[in-house]
Amino acid sequence: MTMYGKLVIASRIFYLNNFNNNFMALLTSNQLQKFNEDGFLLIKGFYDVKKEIEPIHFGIWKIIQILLDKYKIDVERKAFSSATFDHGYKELIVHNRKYGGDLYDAVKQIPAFLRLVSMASNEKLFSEIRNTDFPGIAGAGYGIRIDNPNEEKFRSLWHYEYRDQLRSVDGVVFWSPLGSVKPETGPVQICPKSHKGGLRRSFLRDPENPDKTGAYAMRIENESGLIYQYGVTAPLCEPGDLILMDFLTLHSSGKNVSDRSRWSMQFRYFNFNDPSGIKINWTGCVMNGVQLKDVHPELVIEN
Ligand SMILES: O=C(O)CCC(=O)C(=O)O
Ligand SMILES: [Fe+2]
Repeated sequence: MTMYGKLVIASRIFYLNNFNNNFMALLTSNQLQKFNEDGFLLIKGFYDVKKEIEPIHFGIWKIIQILLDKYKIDVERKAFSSATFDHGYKELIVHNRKYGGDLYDAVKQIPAFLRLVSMASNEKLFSEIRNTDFPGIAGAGYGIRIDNPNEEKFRSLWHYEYRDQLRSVDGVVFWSPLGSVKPETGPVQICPKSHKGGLRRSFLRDPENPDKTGAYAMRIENESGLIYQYGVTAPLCEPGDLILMDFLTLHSSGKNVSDRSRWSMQFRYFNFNDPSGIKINWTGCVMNGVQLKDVHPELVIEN
């Protein structure tokens, strides 16, 4: 074959590869239909555990080592392994629960985590779901939850994401575990099809949970009636899996009754093109110091 012939073939392969990258759908039509119908979708193995999840485990492990050193906590040290990436964390918070809060603030700044949050495949997935060419990432809307066994204070009560994040009504929550999520780990609880009920009102305060504050304290109107109406599902998942939730889908934290903390990543994509977002200048909510009642007074019941 001539040099010219080889060049033509190489450029065709390059074009086809890029064509595939840009135009091959990440979701099957079945998955898309399921998401639209149920308001959530579990995608098995969406992320590459070795390449994309392990570097996050490693970052968390390193920060824990630094804090164990800083506070001179006497715990046997273990070399890094993905399976035991949080070794020493239990001892850290037994020493002082506040150190857990410091770690929580720190881990969301691990570059490998931010790389995962802004992966092109997330953007593409969101574009496919919302049929948009302009996804956004909710600022201050990404983090790594650490749900400790039998701890009630930070558990999220029933909510839909738009209420707490705003940005745009057609947003999607990306939820992905850093450890195996079994029934006893307290999987995220979801009311299938509840997104079809649209925006719902919430009580500002929760007399049943006086220790919860701000958004943690809000309670959806007719919460128990809605749970009964839609039922609850709690998908089990493994590192690398991804759970997508519509911004209108009712969901809450499960109860972790295992002996290990539940580590999970969450971030949110919204649609810059959505008129609902343009109307409110894509403002954030709680995490940006904005009160829901100032943006949507009609969704708040003062009690
Ligand atoms: O993981 C949880 O317990 C709750 C998660 C949640 O509310 C979210 O990711 O938006
Ligand atoms: Fe949520």
